[in-house]
Amino acid sequence: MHNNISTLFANMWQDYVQITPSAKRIHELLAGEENSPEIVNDHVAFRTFNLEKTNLDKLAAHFLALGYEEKGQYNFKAKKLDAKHFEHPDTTKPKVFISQLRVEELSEGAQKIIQGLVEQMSEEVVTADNFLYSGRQWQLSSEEYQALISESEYAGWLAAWGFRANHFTVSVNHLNNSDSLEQVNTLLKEAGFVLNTVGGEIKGGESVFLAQSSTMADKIALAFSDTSLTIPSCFYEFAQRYAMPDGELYQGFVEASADKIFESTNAK
Ligand code: OOG
Ligand code: NI
Repeated sequence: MHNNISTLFANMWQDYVQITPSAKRIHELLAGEENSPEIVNDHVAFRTFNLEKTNLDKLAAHFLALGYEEKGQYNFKAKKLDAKHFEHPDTTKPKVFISQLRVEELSEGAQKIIQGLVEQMSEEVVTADNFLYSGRQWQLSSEEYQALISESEYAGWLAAWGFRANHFTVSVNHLNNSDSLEQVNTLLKEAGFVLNTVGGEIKGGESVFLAQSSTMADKIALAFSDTSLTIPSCFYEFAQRYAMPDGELYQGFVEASADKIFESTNAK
């Protein structure tokens, strides 16, 4: 497994911007505004199926091996997901949010498709150094993709894109020149980027110690076994954290906000 956090994140970032060109442009825009190339990441996020071979623990193992520790747990009943977040003792390292789809809660048909995909994976892939930026590990037809999407946007996205960061997150607290999330959103909209407006442009706020916004995922042509489709890839998130009564910045996530952030990759 990886022995260097910086290298891992650099590799994940390269994989991510390759299918998320708007994230690269936004990163440059913000770095320019800040007059510095240093944009601090609040967190990155991963998605997986809760099957034995691919479950959340399998992804988490890569981070635990690098010194990350499990912190919060989350449940998204309607989306059939559960999630955990991880932090590193070195708080300059990005947090990690990993969710997994409870496959057994989907229809028989969708379960069959997903099992068929995961069966195509070798066990070794999951423990390999590059697993967290290895992408799709199976053949997938456009018909299977559409069938999954119609039942679970999450399942369809994961079947299409596989194992990789689905978003990076700019820490607005660490921006010097734009000190509020509203200002960042205004800058992005003026530059023509499209924000996720599900439940409002800003999810959460000072009352829950975390305010978040995100772009809608880029639309990218992706090859399926039968044809190519232009579908949502990854998105970019912006997070502003607030101090709790004890004076410490809140480090967790907020279920009601996360529920809306997931929808940044919706195809419909
Ligand atoms: C994760 C959505 C939740 C957050 O910051 O609340 C999230 C995902 O889209 O996979 O990232
Ligand atoms: Ni996020």
